[in-house]
Amino acid sequence: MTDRFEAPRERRHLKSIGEYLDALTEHDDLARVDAPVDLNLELGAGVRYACENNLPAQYFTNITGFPGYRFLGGLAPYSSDARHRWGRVALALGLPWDTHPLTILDRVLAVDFDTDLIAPVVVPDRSGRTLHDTVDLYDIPSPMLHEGDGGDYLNTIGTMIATTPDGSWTNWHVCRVMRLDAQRVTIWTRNYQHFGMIYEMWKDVGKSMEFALALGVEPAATVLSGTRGAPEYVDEAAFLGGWFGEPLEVTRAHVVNHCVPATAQVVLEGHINIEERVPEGPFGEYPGYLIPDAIELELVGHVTAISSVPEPILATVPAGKPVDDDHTINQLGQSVNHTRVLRDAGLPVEHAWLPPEGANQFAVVTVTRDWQASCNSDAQALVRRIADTLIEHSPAARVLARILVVENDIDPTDLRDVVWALASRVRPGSDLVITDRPLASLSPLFTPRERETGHGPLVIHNGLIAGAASRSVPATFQQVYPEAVKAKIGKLVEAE
Ligand SMILES: [Mn+2]
Repeated sequence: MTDRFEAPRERRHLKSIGEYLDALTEHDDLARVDAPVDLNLELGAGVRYACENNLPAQYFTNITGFPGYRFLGGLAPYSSDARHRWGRVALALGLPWDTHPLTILDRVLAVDFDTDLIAPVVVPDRSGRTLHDTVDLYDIPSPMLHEGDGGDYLNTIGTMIATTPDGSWTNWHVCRVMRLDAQRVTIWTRNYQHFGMIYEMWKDVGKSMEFALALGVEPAATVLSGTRGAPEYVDEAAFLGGWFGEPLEVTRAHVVNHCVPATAQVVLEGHINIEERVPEGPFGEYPGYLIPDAIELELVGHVTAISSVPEPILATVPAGKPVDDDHTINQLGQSVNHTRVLRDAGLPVEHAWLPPEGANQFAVVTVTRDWQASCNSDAQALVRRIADTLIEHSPAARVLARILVVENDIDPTDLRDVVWALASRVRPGSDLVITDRPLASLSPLFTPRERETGHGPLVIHNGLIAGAASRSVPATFQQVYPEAVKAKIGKLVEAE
């Protein structure tokens, strides 16, 4: 029996996307595709197929029309190792391949923002990245990822960098970026996101906002940019410095006042005119659907500098049906935020976890088995407090459609546990339905009007029946055998 909460081992800092590819190869989780592949749908289809079938990460080395460019598809969705689906995420964060996903969550939660941050160090460029003579976004490969998308997407998993007007907070963030023409892109953000918050600050001071978009950065930066695991006013670069116990290396951008991860493969620099917006989308997205009429007005990025290394390695995510990088990386971060606010509220919560298969819309909250004594509450009242706390204090709760609350004998990362709990512990008719709460969803579950007004329903499944008056005992290996029997038999069975 392995203890999923084993002590931390030394972290292995992979400092470039190239080092990450080598590490994936070590774990037999990288497949190389040398045949020519077109940016128009073929690349997206290949990555989508690999994600939907848990294949190794796909490394496309022959992109039609872009000699020298390579694409990694499947940077950090589920791995091809059935016993360790979170291996890629763990590896990207410098953790052992076999790290249990709840241990990854606990490690991120254990970072102390008062003592554990280490600021990045500015180093000279050693990657060979050079400034292009002319700014032409058609020099950079930009894939059309799904049939029906509103355009091709230069960025789906690169790191968007922005700084507050007072310079006190530099945020790294993942957002979708569609190419408009040779010098302009769209930038998708909402004001509950860190990038959106910073944009609002620039809007308040009435100045245009500089950005740098770094593509093909070191894997931990990609994962952390996409997780929102660092709270507002905490720099992702400083978080990662503390995480690895050494400062992250960054280099100065060419025309904007930003630094970028030192091994970035391609960097776009520019500015956003705060009042300017253009139609963007549609785009196949993380809920798993492409909504043809989902075209909204988004920000415009004016690109004024492009730099690239001689043979760039980029990454892409044709978002859609789980599990792709949107579901692992993003849901890890949402799990971090939800768990943090529920624990901070003094609730008897062990974890909030979003199974990636739930497409960001389904959270499982586990409570300790002594919840009745610890919070002097009946099940329905506790479930209500959990929902209210998430709605009030965790902005990412806006994308949830349903929450399941269960005792912590359920492993929320194991779908067998989750489906068993849903079927056997949620009394039909007991669901708590909150009809009007803040919503920010790209999901077709919600009506166009609900998506527009930003308000809609949330359902919470009360799975605490095991703690009801007629208490039942889960008939499981863990719970209906004495420790001595488990120790003896557990070894014998594992040895098979
Ligand atoms: Mn942030």
